[in-house]
Amino acid sequence: MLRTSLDDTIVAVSTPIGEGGIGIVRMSGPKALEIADRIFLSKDGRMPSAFNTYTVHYGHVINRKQKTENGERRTENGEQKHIDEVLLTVMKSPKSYTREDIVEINCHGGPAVLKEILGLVAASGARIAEPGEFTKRAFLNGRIDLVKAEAVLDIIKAKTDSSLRLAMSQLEGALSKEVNVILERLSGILSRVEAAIDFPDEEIEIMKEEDLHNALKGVKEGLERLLATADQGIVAREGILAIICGKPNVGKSSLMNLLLKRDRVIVTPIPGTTRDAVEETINLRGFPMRLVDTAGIHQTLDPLGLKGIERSRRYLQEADMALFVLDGSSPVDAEDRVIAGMVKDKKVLVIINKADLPQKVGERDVKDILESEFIVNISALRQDVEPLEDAMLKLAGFGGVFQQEGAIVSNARHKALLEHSLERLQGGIKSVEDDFSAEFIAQDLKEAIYQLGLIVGKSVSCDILDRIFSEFCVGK
Ligand SMILES: Nc1nc2c(ncn2[C@@H]2O[C@H](COP(=O)(O)OP(=O)(O)OP(=O)(O)O)[C@@H](O)[C@H]2O)c(=O)[nH]1
Ligand SMILES: [Mg+2]
Repeated sequence: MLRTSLDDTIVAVSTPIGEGGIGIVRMSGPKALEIADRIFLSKDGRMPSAFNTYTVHYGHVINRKQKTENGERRTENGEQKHIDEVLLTVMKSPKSYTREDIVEINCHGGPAVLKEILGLVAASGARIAEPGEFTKRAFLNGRIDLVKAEAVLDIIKAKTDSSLRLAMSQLEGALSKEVNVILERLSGILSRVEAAIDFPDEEIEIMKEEDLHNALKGVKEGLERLLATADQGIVAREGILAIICGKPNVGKSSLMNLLLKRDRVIVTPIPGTTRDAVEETINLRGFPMRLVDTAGIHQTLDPLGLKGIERSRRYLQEADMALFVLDGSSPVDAEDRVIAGMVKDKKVLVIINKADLPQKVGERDVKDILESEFIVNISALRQDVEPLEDAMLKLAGFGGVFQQEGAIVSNARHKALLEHSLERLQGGIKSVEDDFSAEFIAQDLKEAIYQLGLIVGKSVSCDILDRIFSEFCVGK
């Protein structure tokens, strides 16, 4: 059973906190119109409950009650206090975002006025909404599935074209559709397997073993196709963590500033300038990337330096990829070799920097210390940002997944569920191959179906819902 009650009416400020031209207070639930009747005085004197759906009305938010020493009392006629001049929109159930009655009040966007209207609506019988509760209601009332609800959050959070594009395709239902197709196919197969359990004496075989095997393999391919998009999809949604590492003075901070297109970190000719890791998010031609400049890694006894180097190491462990910087104007040395050893298990782009100076480092020198097919020669001083970005995009493998048709998995929750489902399906296929009884096969298929269902929100638990919606902002 879902804990969330849909009987009450919720209210929240849907616009960001702070000063703005317009602020929006939004209500949803069975009492939304009744509350609006109480607090809104329209220019033409009509009540919001009498308004047609999808109409906007000019008027004032008013407080008909007045605080006195003995609590509140209704004000005399004509004594109403105007709180703000507003536009009020009515969207009646079931054709609304939540499928409930919704009233939106567009007022002036100052914190005091928003707070006062919010307080007035709450005092008139609404409950302050939890983060994401409007979207949660849209899901619980069956207007959107869980993938689409999550996509709403992704659209709000999207910082680059690629993450927005992905979220929109999710909201439009590309992934839901494919998951539902697989679910239907699996359910169809399961019902035939169960028929074999229910009617074991049937003369005709309900489904030939070979057909069953082929059908399950077909489903398996569908799951694998979806899963193949996940790594790049997740990176495109969440951003990749790239760390700039190398020995002191090779130009790491210069590269960070070059990629950020502003002077964010200090650059000096003194080795050991950067003492702490600095993280920023960049928009790499539409793809989000978390970029970290780190302290140069070298041997030192200086406690501050040691702390910085320790932090570089930690970031390095976490990173999805390393941008390993060498100074092209001086030969590769033991310090470079040590760092090469630290990044060897990662995706690495070797950046031979300072290409404007006479070069002492060739590709062969790089190959001697590290196996990586990704090497680029640039000069941060000359601002060679294009070849650098090209190389980084190539290393990240961005782009490919967006050229293919169909759904893309971009959420770690979906990926994990697809993997669980695939695992159980493989169990089912094995049971068919090993001639196990239909009961065994059915059990695996049921579990595979259950896991897939969780993606779109079938039989999902309160805890999971709470976790997903708690990431939303209030008022959405
Ligand atoms: N000639 C030349 N000098 C560069 C280039 N990139 C950086 N430098 C210079 O190299 C010096 C060190 O640059 P930084 O970006 O501070 O190097 P870093 O790797 O961050 O150094 P630490 O923070 O000390 O580890 C500065 O004097 C830069 O101006 C380049 O492409 N060509
Ligand atoms: Mg630096």
